[in-house]
Amino acid sequence: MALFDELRASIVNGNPEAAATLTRKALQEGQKAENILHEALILGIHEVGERFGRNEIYLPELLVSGMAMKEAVAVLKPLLADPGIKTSGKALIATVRGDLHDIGKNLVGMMLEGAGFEVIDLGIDIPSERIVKAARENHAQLICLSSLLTTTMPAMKETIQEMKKAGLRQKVKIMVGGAPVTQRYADEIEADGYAPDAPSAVKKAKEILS
Ligand code: B1M
Repeated sequence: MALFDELRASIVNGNPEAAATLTRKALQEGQKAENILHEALILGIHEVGERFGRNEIYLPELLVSGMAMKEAVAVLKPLLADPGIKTSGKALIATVRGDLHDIGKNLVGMMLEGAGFEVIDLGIDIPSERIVKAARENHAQLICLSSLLTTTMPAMKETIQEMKKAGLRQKVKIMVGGAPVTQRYADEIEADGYAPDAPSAVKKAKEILS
């Protein structure tokens, strides 16, 4: 089996150890971090999502595949985030209240760091009040909200409303993203930006802060 197929299978079969080992092997063979991410890991986790959606696998399998993905992404992290680049702004990033998905958020955070942003990662399942408080305390220029569930998307709107109530909305830009989120939804909730994936999140962040 070709290395990328093996790597994809390690995600699909939920094998964190193999996922990390094969990611290191791909790097040693000279593969670029971006290619490993997009042509093996993300393809694998998407296959997992499709199988879960068809009830072919269940929550425990979803969980171990998520763990495998995280182990592999951790190996790539130093290559996706270059600490030598000058800061282009301070960004807070969080997965919204009720939502535990963080693989995509972490990728967005890493790539923002790689592009020179100072990133403060608040974590998962973060209530809007905590986001507002952190934005105020850290003088953030950008808030990045991630949601992977249709049921947690309204927490993005809630956060924007809380920012308005706190009188901070004009001072801080807000970008939203995550698999179920669309440009239309971002417009509807009056976010400043939306991006469908991590590389375009970096582009959008620079655009809305310029
Ligand atoms: Co969950 N899950 N999950 N899950 N899970 C999905 C999202 C789902 C689509 C699977 C399915 O049914 N096919 C489905 C959601 C359905 C819906 O609402 N429409 C689902 C469900 C139902 C659930 C549970 C409810 C299952 C249950 O308990 N019965 C439960 C909810 C828990 C909760 O959050 N309260 C649950 C739990 C889990 C795990 C914890 C087991 C695990 C997460 C582990 C982790 O994150 N640490 C998990 C996983 C792994 C998935 C799938 C398979 C993979 C998610 C992922 O990591 N994708 C997912 C199916 C899928 O996405 N195809 C699924 C890879 C990642 C790189 O992509 O996160 O989309 P993504 O991020 C992208 C872009 O979206 C974008 O850039 C990223 C990189 O390019 N992006 C942004 C993300 N945030 C952004 C922010 C931005 C800009 C771009 O600006 C700020």
